[in-house]
Amino acid sequence: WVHGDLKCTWSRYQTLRSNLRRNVKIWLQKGSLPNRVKLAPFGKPGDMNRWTITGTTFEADHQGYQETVFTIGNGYVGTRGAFEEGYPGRQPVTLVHGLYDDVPIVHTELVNAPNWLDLNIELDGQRFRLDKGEVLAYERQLDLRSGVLTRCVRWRRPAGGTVHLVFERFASLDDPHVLVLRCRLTSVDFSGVVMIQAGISGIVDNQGYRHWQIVDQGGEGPRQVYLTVETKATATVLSEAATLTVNGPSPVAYVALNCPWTPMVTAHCKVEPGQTVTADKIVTLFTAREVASPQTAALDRLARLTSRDYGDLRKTHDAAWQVLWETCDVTIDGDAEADLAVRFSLFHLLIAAPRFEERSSIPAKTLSGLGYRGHVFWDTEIFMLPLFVYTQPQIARNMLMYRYHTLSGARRKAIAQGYEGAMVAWESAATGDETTPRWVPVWVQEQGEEQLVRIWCGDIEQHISADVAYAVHHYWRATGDDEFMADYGVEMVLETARFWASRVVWNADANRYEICDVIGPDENHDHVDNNAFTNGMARWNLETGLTVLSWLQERSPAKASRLMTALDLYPMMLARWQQIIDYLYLGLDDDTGLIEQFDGFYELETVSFDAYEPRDIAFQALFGIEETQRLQILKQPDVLMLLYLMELAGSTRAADEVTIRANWAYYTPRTDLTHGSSLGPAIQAALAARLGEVDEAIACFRLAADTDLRDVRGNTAEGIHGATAGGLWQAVVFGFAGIRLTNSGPVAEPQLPPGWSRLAFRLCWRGRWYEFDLRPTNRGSSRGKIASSNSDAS
Ligand code: IFM
Repeated sequence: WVHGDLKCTWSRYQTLRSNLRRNVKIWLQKGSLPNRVKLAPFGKPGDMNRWTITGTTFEADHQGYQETVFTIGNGYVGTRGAFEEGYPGRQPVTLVHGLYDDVPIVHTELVNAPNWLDLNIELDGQRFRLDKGEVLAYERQLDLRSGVLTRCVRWRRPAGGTVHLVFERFASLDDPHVLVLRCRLTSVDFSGVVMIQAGISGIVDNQGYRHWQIVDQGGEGPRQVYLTVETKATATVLSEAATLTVNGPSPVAYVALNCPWTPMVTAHCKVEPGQTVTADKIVTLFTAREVASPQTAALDRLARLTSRDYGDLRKTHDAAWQVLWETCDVTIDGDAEADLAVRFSLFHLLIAAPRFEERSSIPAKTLSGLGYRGHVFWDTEIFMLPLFVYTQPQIARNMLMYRYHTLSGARRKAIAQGYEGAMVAWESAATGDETTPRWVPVWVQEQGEEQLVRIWCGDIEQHISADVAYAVHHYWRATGDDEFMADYGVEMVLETARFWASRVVWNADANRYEICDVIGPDENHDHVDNNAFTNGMARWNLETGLTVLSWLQERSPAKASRLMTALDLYPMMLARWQQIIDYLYLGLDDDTGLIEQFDGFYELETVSFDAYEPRDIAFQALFGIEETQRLQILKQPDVLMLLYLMELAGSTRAADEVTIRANWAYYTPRTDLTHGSSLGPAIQAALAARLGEVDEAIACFRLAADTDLRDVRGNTAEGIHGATAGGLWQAVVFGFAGIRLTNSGPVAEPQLPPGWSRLAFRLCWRGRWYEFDLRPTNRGSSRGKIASSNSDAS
């Protein structure tokens, strides 16, 4: 059958045509761009589609985007979906939790680790590359259930001779230090010598900056090599060791080559048409962050793995994933795209979450890209953490402990700026010191050149201190982990409260406390006074400080008094906290319920968003930074974000329904949800669904869902938007399922979008698992079924 320039069999054509129709229907419904990665629901029938991301096209120009989407990881390491054999101009990236090194301007960054993927294949001297010869078939699949990335390529050499290659890779979830790669080569009509070369390449950089220097490299026998390197500034040692095992129809000859920077194992064998050669590369990776001698650890671990083959490693890896998904999965029936999008988001958060340690946390772009240099923002505590609080509390604890271990950096920042307590870094890395770059080059359209723009967030986007305290309390409330709270949590809440107490100023004329010169979540407006989000969160932080201190005094008076002494907290100071709570300005109009986003917001010029549609850039890019400051255009929800968090925390003081509705109606049309911050749509969806505005909710949800799957912002190449991924989970659980957190457990008040025939997930609340299985017939509120068999209630 010939259709355009597509030639195929009749049955293949029928399948393609029906997929095409479905695609077009979905694009029209969604009004969005055709997806660049063709998702499996469009391609194949059956239940597996809900767990598979399929890329059927190789686009040389969009590799960055696909590399991000096809990132694999295990909570210790993340490896982007670069090709084993490389591609001209592309750079493989592997990031290890907490492995930072210094770099100019942005202070410090996660270092791109030596490339463990390196695997080259030559057929009678001709190297397999996608930009040479002829690619006859190509498909990549990421199996979200098992975290295995597969690539199938049918390739004809420039000199003729076709082979079929199937690559598989995974980062073991069972043993975080083990990375596995398999390549199966089947000859279609090639007859000759196959050479397989598996190396560890230290020739990697972070966008041109090289962090490594060699410590040692070499081989142990003909099939094993290692490379040990050290970061230039922080002197952190990393070692990788690898073995190559090749099984083919003819005898295999190995030789280890100790090439500078890239030790490698080479294997040769012969194939004939119809025969298959299988190459298994097993890599171990350790850093000095976990062990005294990474090299010894990497070689020892590899030695211990000699008795285990690929199948065996896969089995334990798959089993670990199965256990993980049992608690984390969300099922949406009736909307395959939503179902897959949420699972894709969960997958990316799960592979980036620090499962094995508490001295690192999830960077804004997870471990899937170099964007934001691996720095940790409020994205982590406010957007991503809730998933873990309710499904993997131990991981949530690790993430919060990262903030505890980096308190000293936050204290240094407070002192440097003339405040007290802990002033959490807007961008945080290994030590908790501020790592936000002060100046960044930005392309200015009107001038047709790059200009340096001053970034103020590190100085004045301060709400993050309260956000961290909020997250601590959220975790404690949901888990009842009193030991964590007593030993670490209270200190974090008190230290951040102490910061706010030193940060507010008394305005005698207006008879109120104020917080001046800040940036709120809406970064379109900087240097503003009394940003509602900042003030609201600061007040909550102070209030909660007093509450948790009383709790600790009751539970453990000695500990409380030690802490009070250490933090220099005395009764008069606490009385002042209460005074600040009572007099901190919130901008709330009692009559209308409206909260002014910051002093003077109402006087700014309004803009009709519709007049600028269709639009594919942010308003800030359209109008310029200065001009946008003068307009009522929000980059992301600000007042609404505050109300969302307060309502979730059960604080009725600011977040009653009348107030939320009034502000919803006012701020929604002023928020650039389509092209503003990627943090906006998912939370807007959650709030909309809680208000019963289901159409708005599902539209925002889809916007968020497309962020990385369809690269709608065009910057997925820099890494997964972790906050969007976490926000998507919140949109489903707190939004569409309408989970209310009551003292007797989570209760659902569902608002399912049209077409959703079932929404199912599990939540852990104070040590008990609650199963939610919501259908459209559920009306009113619905209690989760307690999952544990010995529970006395359901
Ligand atoms: O933390 C966010 C911020 O809210 C908006 N700009 C991007 C940051 C990192 O994702």
